[in-house]
Amino acid sequence: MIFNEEVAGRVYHTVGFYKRAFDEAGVTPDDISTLDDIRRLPFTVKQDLRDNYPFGLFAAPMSNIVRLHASSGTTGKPTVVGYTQRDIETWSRLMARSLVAAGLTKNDIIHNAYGYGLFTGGLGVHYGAERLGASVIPMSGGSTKKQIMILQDFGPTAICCTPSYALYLAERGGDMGVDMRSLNLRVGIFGAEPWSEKMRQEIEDRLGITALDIYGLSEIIGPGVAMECAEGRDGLHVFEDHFIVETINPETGENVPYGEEGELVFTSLTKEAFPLIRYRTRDLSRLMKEPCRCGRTHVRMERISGRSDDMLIIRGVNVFPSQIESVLLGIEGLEPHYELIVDREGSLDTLEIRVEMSEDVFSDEIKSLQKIEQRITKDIKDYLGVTAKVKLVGSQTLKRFEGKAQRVIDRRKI
Ligand code: DLL
Repeated sequence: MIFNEEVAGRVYHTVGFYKRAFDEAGVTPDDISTLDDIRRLPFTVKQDLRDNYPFGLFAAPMSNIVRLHASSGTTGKPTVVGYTQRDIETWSRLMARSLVAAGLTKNDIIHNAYGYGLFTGGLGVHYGAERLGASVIPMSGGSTKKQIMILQDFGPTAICCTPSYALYLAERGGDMGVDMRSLNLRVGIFGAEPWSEKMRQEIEDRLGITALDIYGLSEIIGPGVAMECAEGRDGLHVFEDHFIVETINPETGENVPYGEEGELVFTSLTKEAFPLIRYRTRDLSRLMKEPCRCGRTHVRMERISGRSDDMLIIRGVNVFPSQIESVLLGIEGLEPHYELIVDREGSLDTLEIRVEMSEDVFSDEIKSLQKIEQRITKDIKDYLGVTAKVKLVGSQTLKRFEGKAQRVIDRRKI
């Protein structure tokens, strides 16, 4: 791979956005001759994707795009990504590689409860599982009772879903009188939202499995950017043959050394349809150079410790407070003062939205207030895909801030 020609040169000559960004930064693809030179290239951020919505950053003609996926943007519109046939092939191989790192083979049966659709989790894992030659059960999310029946009857040896859904399945199974530890499951591959060692312990105890962490984001390819191995269970191997990873100080943009916490930044090396240069993920982690027990030599990243922006992940759905705000502002009678309270009941995330109403509307009868609450709940579900409990409050009742408003109260103890 010749980086300056095949990666930097390609985006420079095919995507107007990159030409402008490189020119502004005073750098040309020919200036990049060592790995360190990459630091001279400008960052790409989520707003750039939004400004070029939907297909403006694609580096391949639509006739070569075979798949589109999307995830939350910072306001109304989602972030759209595209794949050529070769990209799908690359992604499938990376996902198959991730499954192998979890100790799976063609003899395994994989219960895939990541959502199928615009979200990359379902189809990403699915193609990887098929590529491995395993038997995949395309469950998708929801229908928990049915999931438990299939887990009992089909005897899958591995399960892929969000860690909170794994706990929910364990709870519901228990309620149904199913001994969830005696299922055939051996391994779980969990990601798409933050989790902790404590959650790992709980999932492993309740399901009697080995629980492993998988990381990825739609912009970079989907799941399969980094994967924890069954032998090491100490950080996730970043697949550096396809993605260059850096960590930066989110305030200054300066690179931070290995071992220090910073924001993950990725540059894709092999993607055709949607290559990204120095994409700022907003995910915080630490890179570890030391070799892993398993013998893999790729750099490892610690499990994600947080975000450098205000994105929330609620039941696996990425939500920005600004998106909720734009839904609220679209409804007459609401004031731009609101509070979002995120909590966890059992293993399920809950979202409560408290929003102020103008005086005249608030004095209306209860029935019409309930109608407005229902309308907000419906709009939030329709636009953002999350279920919220809405509570209207009187004008001037929520806390005011002199500086930056703190609208999110996250009570989850993950
Ligand atoms: O969540 C892709 C994925 C699917 C990863 C299935 C793993 C398994 P997006 O919807 O674009 O893509 O959301 C990406 O989710 O920037 C992180 O903030 C968060 N995230 C993903 N994996 C993890 C993880 C998919 N293992 C965003 N731990 C990312 C913590 C994660 N956060």
